[in-house]
Amino acid sequence: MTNSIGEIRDADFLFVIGSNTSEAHPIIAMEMKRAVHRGATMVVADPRQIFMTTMAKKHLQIRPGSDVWLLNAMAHVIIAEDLVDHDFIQNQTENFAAVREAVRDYTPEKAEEVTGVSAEDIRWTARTYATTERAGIYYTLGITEHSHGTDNVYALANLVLMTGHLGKPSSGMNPLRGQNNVQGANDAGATPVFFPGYQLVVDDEVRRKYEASWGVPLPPEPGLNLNQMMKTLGKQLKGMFIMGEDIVLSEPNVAKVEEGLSSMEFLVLQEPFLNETARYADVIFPSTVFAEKEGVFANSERRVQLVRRAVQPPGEAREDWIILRDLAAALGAEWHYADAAEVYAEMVKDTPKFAGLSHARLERETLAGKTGIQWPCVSEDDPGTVYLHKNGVLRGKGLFTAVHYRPSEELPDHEYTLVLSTGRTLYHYNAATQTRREEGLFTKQGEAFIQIHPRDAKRRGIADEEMVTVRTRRGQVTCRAILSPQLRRGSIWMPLHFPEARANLLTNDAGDPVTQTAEFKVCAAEVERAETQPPRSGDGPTFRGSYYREPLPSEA
Ligand SMILES: Nc1nc2c(c(=O)[nH]1)N[C@H]1C(S)=C(S)[C@@H](COP(=O)(O)OP(=O)(O)OC[C@H]3O[C@@H](n4cnc5c(=O)[nH]c(N)nc54)[C@H](O)[C@@H]3O)O[C@H]1N2
Ligand SMILES: Nc1nc2c(c(=O)[nH]1)N[C@H]1C(S)=C(S)[C@@H](COP(=O)(O)OP(=O)(O)OC[C@H]3O[C@@H](n4cnc5c(=O)[nH]c(N)nc54)[C@H](O)[C@@H]3O)O[C@H]1N2
Ligand SMILES: [Mo]
Repeated sequence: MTNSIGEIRDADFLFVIGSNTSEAHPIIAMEMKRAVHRGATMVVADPRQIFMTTMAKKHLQIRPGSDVWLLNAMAHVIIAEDLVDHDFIQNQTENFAAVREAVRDYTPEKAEEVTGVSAEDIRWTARTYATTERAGIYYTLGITEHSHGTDNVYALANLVLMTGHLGKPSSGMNPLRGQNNVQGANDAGATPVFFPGYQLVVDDEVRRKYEASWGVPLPPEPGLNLNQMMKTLGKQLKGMFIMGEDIVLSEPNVAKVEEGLSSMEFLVLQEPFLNETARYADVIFPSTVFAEKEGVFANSERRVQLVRRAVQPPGEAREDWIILRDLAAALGAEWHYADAAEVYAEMVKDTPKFAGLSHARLERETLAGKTGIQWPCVSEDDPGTVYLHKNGVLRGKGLFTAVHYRPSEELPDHEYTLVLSTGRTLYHYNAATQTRREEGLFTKQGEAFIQIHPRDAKRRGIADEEMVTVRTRRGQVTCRAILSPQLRRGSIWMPLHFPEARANLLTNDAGDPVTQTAEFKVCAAEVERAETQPPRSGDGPTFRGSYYREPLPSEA
């Protein structure tokens, strides 16, 4: 996030796009609700009616995968009506002309045909965004999990730059992070393209710094990313060490992944639980969960916070860093870290953005009542950074990037007539390794389901709560159907959480050309009523997810 979570309540315009905020980021959603109650205007662009759409001034019920059309059309309006921030563009950005040229033909009328959002709503949203001073964009996987996810992000960034909505409180570009400490993991360099602190692996000077610091030669090319790794399992990749991922639930086109896993020579898991992927493991190192460890976590707003052990790890479980240290020692590397603070100091040492951070300082300031420190924090007396780009765009000049619409890799046809999208619910957490062990959550949502529009169900002879078979070119699953008018007709939606009906047997592993992030949000699918209809366990209606409204007579 360029802004901080605390700034959301003071925003006057919130553009929430591809984020089911109240279910996936409830704390952030609470701040958004606070802003709306204060009088802020919220627009939600999402193919589904979600809780946030009930609070929004407008719901742009976009056709999945058509965001570039929507966003380029908004840019078209802002430029055509001269609502751009000329000073900001002139002094703080480069390459505006390319975007002006690129969006020329993205008229709101044509955008309406592709996106299903009315030209009038596109104009209104563009004008209101451009002319509101404290306007923020909030996005997540509805934007990124596409074969054109990077284009979506560029199209959003273009809107931010042309309106100068950057470097100010409550005004910026805010991707909301997913897992606990996924921000910290990236900060620490857990990606093939970066060293810690987003220093590029391909930058010779940076690489030489790390060669000297670590005392080893380092290859100049980035390693394989996640999607590339999954596609070379058992071939180029013969051994793997997985720490905290349940890939047989979370990776796309997972039947292929399992094929690869079966022919691996060696698989190690470092895990607090025996998850589904553990079936394929040769060795499992029992590790701890968050409440059993010491260290720091970084959240979406770049806030680094110290955590202390609340409970002792059970049995043979040990902290992740201790397992890794001892493994390194067994390999002859002689790592001698005594505690997590020393590991952190090593990471910070060569990373200018984090140079002012240490466990000792965080402990001192926490005891004095502060809640962590937000990076960049470049020295011991730097208080940290509440929002980014305050004294000018960090890169020097904000770079406009022209993008054009590219359709999703797999679109419906006569054989697979529906668009399948996948995601999460309030009650379970990703692979649900953790949440399915919790009775309360299990009671709320105990089984897999698919949401389908009542009319699409009717055409297929499917009644509410009946079992259905969902098919794509890659696989099929059987689960319960929930008739939900909150979807666009022609779309179906299912959560990724359930091992008995894995959404990822269905999903497409096509990746974005830059990040290789998979297209979890769009593939072609078909649904039919299952032949056997086993009785449901328990009485009463199936739990319908967190925000549900009954179909109106006109929708049935
Ligand atoms: N309760 C709970 N909270 C979680 C998680 C969890 O599993 N459970 N997981 C965490 C993780 S790892 C992450 S990354 C975050 C993810 O947080 P979100 O990204 O909010 O989660 P998703 O369920 O993937 O929802 C994305 C939203 O995008 C919409 N969408 C789908 N396709 C499109 C499209 O083409 N265009 C647009 N504009 N919108 C689209 C969907 O309808 C959905 O409302 O949540 C985190 N928080
Ligand atoms: N179809 C579909 N698939 C998706 C998505 C989608 O929207 N649709 N979203 C994708 C996204 S955004 C994400 S982030 C992934 C998530 O997918 P995963 O990362 O595979 O799932 P998680 O449930 O977050 O966590 C995996 C494991 O981490 C373990 N774990 C928890 N704490 C610790 C710890 O402290 N140390 C160690 N070593 N292990 C720990 C848990 O026991 C669990 O087995 O799924 C992706 N897959
Ligand atoms: Mo995520």
